[in-house]
Amino acid sequence: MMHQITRRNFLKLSGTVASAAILMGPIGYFSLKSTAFAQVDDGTRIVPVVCNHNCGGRCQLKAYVRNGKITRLITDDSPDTEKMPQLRACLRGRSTTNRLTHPDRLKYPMKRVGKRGEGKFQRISWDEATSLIAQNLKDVLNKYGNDAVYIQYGTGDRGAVSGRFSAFRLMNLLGGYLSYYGSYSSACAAYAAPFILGSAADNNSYDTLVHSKLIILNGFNSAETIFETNSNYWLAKAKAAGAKIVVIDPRYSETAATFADQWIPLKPTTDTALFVAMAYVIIQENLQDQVFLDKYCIGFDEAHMPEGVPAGNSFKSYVLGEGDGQPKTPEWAEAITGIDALTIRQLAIDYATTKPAQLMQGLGPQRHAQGELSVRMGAVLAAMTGNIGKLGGGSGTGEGYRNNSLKIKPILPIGTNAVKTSIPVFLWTDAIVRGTEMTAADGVKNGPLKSNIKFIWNLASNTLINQHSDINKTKKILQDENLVQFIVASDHFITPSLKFADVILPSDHAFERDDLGYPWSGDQYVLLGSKAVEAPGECKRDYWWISQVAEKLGMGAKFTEGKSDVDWLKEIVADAQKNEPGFPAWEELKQTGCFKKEANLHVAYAKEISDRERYPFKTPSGKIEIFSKTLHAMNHPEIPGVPKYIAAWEGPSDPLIEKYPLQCIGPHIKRRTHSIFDETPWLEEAEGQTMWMHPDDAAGRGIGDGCKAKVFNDRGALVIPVRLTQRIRPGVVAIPQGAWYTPNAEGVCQRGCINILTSQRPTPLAHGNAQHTILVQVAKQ
Ligand SMILES: Nc1nc2c(c(=O)[nH]1)N[C@H]1C(S)=C(S)[C@@H](COP(=O)(O)OP(=O)(O)OC[C@H]3O[C@@H](n4cnc5c(=O)[nH]c(N)nc54)[C@H](O)[C@@H]3O)O[C@H]1N2
Ligand SMILES: Nc1nc2c(c(=O)[nH]1)N[C@H]1C(S)=C(S)[C@@H](COP(=O)(O)OP(=O)(O)OC[C@H]3O[C@@H](n4cnc5c(=O)[nH]c(N)nc54)[C@H](O)[C@@H]3O)O[C@H]1N2
Ligand code: SF4
Ligand SMILES: [Mo]
Repeated sequence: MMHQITRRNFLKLSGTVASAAILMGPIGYFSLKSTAFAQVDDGTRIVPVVCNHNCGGRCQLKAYVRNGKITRLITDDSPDTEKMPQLRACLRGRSTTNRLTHPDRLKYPMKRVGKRGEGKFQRISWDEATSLIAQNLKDVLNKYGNDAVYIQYGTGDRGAVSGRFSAFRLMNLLGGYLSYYGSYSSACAAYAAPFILGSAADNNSYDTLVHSKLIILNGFNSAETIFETNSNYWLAKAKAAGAKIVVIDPRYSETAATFADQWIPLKPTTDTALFVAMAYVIIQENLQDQVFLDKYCIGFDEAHMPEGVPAGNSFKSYVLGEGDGQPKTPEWAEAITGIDALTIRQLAIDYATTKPAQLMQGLGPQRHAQGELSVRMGAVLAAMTGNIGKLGGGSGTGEGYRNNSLKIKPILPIGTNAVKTSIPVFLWTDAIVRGTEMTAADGVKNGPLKSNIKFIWNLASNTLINQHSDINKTKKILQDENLVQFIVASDHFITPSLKFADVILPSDHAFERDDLGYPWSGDQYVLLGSKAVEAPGECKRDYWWISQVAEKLGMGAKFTEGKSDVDWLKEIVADAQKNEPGFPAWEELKQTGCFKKEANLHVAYAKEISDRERYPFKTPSGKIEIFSKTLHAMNHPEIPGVPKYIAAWEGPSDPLIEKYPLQCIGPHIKRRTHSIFDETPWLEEAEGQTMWMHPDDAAGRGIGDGCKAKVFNDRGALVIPVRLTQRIRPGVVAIPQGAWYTPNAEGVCQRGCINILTSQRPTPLAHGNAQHTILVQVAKQ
């Protein structure tokens, strides 16, 4: 069934809403049911807006607007049904007014006047700003070619006509740009999963959880990280339906606290060892689903290996220690993971005997030194237990997906990039320093680069400094004006990244413009937010000033095709109307702010399992490749043919632990979306920036609860208040990622930005960001 939202008139309704509380169309609804406020005819308009940051969710908010100001924000108040749960906003979305009216909003274009990174700027006109950008872009293109232009990763604006999409479009008109592949989110999962399952880390949708008897959440913390607006709704339903929930996480996360029957606090980076030992128990107890393995997989045992691979390379041989003499027993894993053998044994037996069972992994475990292996190993366990392609089961890889997206072209058309070379997203700092020397061994695709990076667009991104690793190293690279010639950045604030730009531009906020919003998971709805209030000062949407730059480069007409940002949005909606049955017209969608379609349960790889002849896995063999010949052929010690536990550099067994005895992870927390909302007073009140530390670790250091501590390693240092808690395993500390880098004169970050401590060493296969893998020392400040 499909629900269509029918046209209603907001303004007329606002005075009479009590009687028209819920307006039901024949096959659709639209609701203004809440609120005493709407009943007061004081000129208040209720405007649907869209929260468009990168948290995985995409929630509906409605702004009460009076005299040009937002007086109140409410969230989705349409009927809440299992078929279509409300899209309710979290604390961040609901506090957005703090952000909109913040005194530090960047309101005017500015150019750098001091040295790069000093943070000294002077106000300029939009005309001067766009001329400077156009001149420098032209100069770099002439001198170095299109490979020299890089559009930085950045996720602040997930709207349909974002600055980054606009920059892609312009650069494609100008002959292309150096692109990247992968993301800071799921570099390892996205890269590694296709080798075993033939596609990116697909898993069953969250609404299937109610069919699971056992749910193992590995490094998955949706209570804070959301992933899909209603992930927690479905976890709660699953728990109510009787599922046992196990959370594996070095921290007793909000998800563990809310849902878990059992918490398994392993040492960071050791998931693969835990999983391998579970495989050992399953094999020992003969609990594996041998029929599933024989039918759908290669590489599990010696009888099912691809042609031409020497004996002894199967997964089972590895687990039983036939080659290396080390059976991967729970006792072996206990020494590595810090989890006692009995717990590992019991978890293995539970997983193998409770059917169906979902092993769902967050992205935390793969943002680690050997992050590719935990993803591959999760899939092996799911195959061994026959849970892949089953309702209530799961693929063992990533978080939940939906994959039944609406038939909508969701973004501004960006054209085609004539430059085919791309770099791993994490290696852009390398591409500044030694781009032309980078090879396939660095993960460069269709290389070599013809130039190092000379021009950077940093739009809706704090990755230039704050969100990338090893800030002190990045800083030196950016400060050297002989390397990058020009950096343009746009944002709401002069963030740590903007301080390193040459021209900074004030962006309007999603609530200050019309915008379309889509959720991460390919879910079944679209939000149309409308401009609720005017943007302050001279704030503009990135599309507007990029069209001015296009104009100055003689590409104005080609870039805009005569269309404004809103014209493009209208075109997307008109197109959706053609392709998606029941999709409302622009004016109609403006009123309701939302088009929802009932979702189907998504079971990842269901087709491959139900009809393997017709739908083989998209791997070279057409099967689940527990052994990958492709990976084996790379002949790389850290890229084994079957997933194996390989100790992480800066992990618990790295000799460096003598000097830096604590593992430090950087979780994503509820009070921020990355660095966004760090400035928001209400959210600072809800949750300050603190480091979690176990009392045992604090004791020897003389650190009490609330004390300030210095955290450091060879790369840098920060100061942060300590929260003593039993909710983290001893030997591990957690510093929430995303705090704004705020150095003192000695370069010590006073706010607690973890990326002053992280490393730029990439993971072996995906060349991804191992930002949770660091060793540190902590001292009382
Ligand atoms: N509130 C909020 N929500 C967000 C975001 C945000 O910044 N704030 N960011 C969004 C984005 S872009 C992304 S990519 C996702 C990120 O989602 P994730 O990457 O899943 O989030 P993390 O907090 O990095 O990691 C999840 C959990 O893994 C645990 N963990 C760390 N290391 C290990 C390990 O070695 N093994 C195991 N088993 N667990 C480990 C952490 O303690 C944490 O509780 O979240 C999205 N949602
Ligand atoms: N140590 C460590 N580092 C990490 C991670 C980690 O787990 N640990 N996680 C990584 C992950 S998963 C990700 S996705 C990245 C995120 O990296 P980023 O996407 O760079 O991080 P954000 O903090 O979301 O920055 C987005 C910026 O966009 C701005 N913005 C918001 N809306 C708009 C708009 O409409 N227009 C413009 N022009 N600007 C806007 C915001 O103010 C903000 O400064 O960080 C990565 N960094
Ligand atoms: S930050 Fe994410 S979860 Fe929170 S309201 Fe916005 S879209 Fe929803
Ligand atoms: Mo991310």
